[in-house]
Amino acid sequence: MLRLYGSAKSRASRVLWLLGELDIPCDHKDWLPRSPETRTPEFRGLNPNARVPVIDDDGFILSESMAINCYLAKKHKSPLWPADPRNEALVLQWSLWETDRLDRQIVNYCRHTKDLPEAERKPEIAKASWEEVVPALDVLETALGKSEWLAGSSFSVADLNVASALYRGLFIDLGRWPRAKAWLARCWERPAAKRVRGMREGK
Ligand SMILES: N[C@@H](CCC(=O)N[C@@H](CS)C(=O)NCC(=O)O)C(=O)O
Repeated sequence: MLRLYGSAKSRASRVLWLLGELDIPCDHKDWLPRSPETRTPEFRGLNPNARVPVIDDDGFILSESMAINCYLAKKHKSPLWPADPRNEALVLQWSLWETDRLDRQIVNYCRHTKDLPEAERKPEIAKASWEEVVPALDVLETALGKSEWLAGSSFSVADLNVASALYRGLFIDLGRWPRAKAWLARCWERPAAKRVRGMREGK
């Protein structure tokens, strides 16, 4: 059985969402980032970066959430993985774009405005992060003005990867980006997304 390392409160939530869409069972090691379990030589053997998520698919070890989702969707011939090579390339484009332009930026913005205890928040980090989040959301807004979904005419791994990474966007004011806000809500309305949100929020 596929094994997934990583808590629903981490970037492993993206993989849990995809596994839910594909209806694939997994042996879930619900380990938090930086937990003692991720600091063992055994875990470092799986991922020398000591980060989650990691999968073990019958001995095939893979880290990096975006790569894991692309691999699993393609391997299982999911309709969420586009058949058209151009749309497939768009899945990669948006996944890489998110990792580069939005992933840590939105996390850092939320950590330093509300998630961390007040004494640990650094306004300069929040400000610098927000200054990167804004143009990234502008890019997303423009793209969603041209097409309802990011890679082709229906929800795909591109939408899943970007929307799952934008989980924190559900709790911030996205009024300046109405299309992105509506798209994010559409993505998170999916049953697999709701289940992951429940796991993440302990419901
Ligand atoms: N680019 C990686 C990032 C993985 C990552 O940073 N994971 C965090 C949890 S969300 C982690 O394990 N952090 C542990 C640490 O910072 O040592 C991915 O998308 O999988």
